[in-house]
Amino acid sequence: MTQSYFGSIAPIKYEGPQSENPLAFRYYDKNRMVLGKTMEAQLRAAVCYWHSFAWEGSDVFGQGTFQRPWHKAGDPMQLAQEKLVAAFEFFEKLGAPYFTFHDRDVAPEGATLKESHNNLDRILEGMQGQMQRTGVKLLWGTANLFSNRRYLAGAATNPDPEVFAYAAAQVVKVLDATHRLGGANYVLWGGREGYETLLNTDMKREMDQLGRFLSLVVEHKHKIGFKGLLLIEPKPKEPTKHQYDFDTATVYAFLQKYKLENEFKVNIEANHAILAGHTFQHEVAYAINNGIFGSLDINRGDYLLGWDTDQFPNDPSEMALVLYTLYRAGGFTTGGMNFDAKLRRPSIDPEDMFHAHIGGLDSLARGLLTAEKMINDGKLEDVIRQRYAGWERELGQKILGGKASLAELSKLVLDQDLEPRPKSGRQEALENLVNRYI
Ligand code: XUL
Ligand code: CO
Repeated sequence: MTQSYFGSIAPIKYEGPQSENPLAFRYYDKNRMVLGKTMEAQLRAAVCYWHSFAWEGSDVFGQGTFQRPWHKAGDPMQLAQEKLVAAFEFFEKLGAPYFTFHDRDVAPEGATLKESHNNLDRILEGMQGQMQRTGVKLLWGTANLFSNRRYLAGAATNPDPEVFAYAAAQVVKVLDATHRLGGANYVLWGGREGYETLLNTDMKREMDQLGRFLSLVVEHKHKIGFKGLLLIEPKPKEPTKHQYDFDTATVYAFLQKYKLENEFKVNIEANHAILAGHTFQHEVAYAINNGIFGSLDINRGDYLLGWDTDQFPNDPSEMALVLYTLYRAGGFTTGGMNFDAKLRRPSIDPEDMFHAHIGGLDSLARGLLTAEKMINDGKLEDVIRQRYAGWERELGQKILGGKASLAELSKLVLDQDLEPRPKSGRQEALENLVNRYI
């Protein structure tokens, strides 16, 4: 058993923007105060288990390229233990305060569900010890309801109720485990809750099944006293052609229909927003404005590719706009920034995992510092306030207060020969202003 997989790498430290050391933070200074909290407490960064430790570097055309010791042939439980030790060594050396996992990332699936549960329990015991030893906390847990063949036609939305029941059993187990480990949230990403063709799909029935499933999850959460947020992670497609949790707006409508809007919030992923034809900022703004913002999966897509590339973020100016929207609204409660991002397949050295996360954290840190300037300066806020100022005056208040009918408004315009005067939106000037903060 490898005791130290990242042995040659020293813990990553903040060295400042002038540092030439590629294995140091240049902006992520965890103790620096930003907008009233430390950077660490504002960003609440998490490393994900699946891309960084479970995934072997395979793609649809080729086998795994990483060949970590725990990817080699051997006793699956022994390998899972080895992976656990390496994962916590990484979290600790990087200085990540949180991590995230699916049940099947951390422990192998057994021949029966009982065996799978048993495997998971054994690994979670070790995980609890590692969490105590390192102080690294669980941002969220989740059940993998999409990899196994049984889920080929979805989990809750499967035409077969036995699959629904099996998925329920997995969620009970992982929600209980998340609670036991002191997890801050629980995530449901509808991996295959969608369809390939309407020729074989009863959409209405499937949506009702999903509504029922989520209600059962809420019931269980309250029964066990889990205080964290339940989060739905929208994604428009992939692996299915159409996914029911398409984007934040679709999820919000769904939640309202099934009277679940006070029980769930969203975990928004950057690349999923792009796939849905939105900006990341749009999705975050939509969630905040409708009171369902929860957490973020941080990564980036590729504007030329139509699939989920899950790259590490490294554009501080792109981050700045999202973080401005988020921190202007007060930032996270129990959510955080989960690096749902993976290395490119040719980046095979253990050191590459550090470069990827260092770059990601530094871009978040720079984005946060920029957002702080934008917020404290207040100029952008003023622009919006002034642009809508008319709505605070008599006419605006009358309309919004329901004190003017259509006919009354018509009379007002006709009587006063009212002709509105268009004003410039000043987009270019505002874009230039943003660049000054960056
Ligand atoms: C898939 C994805 C998932 C969820 C957790 O695109 O983002 O990894 O974050 O199931
Ligand atoms: Co994700």
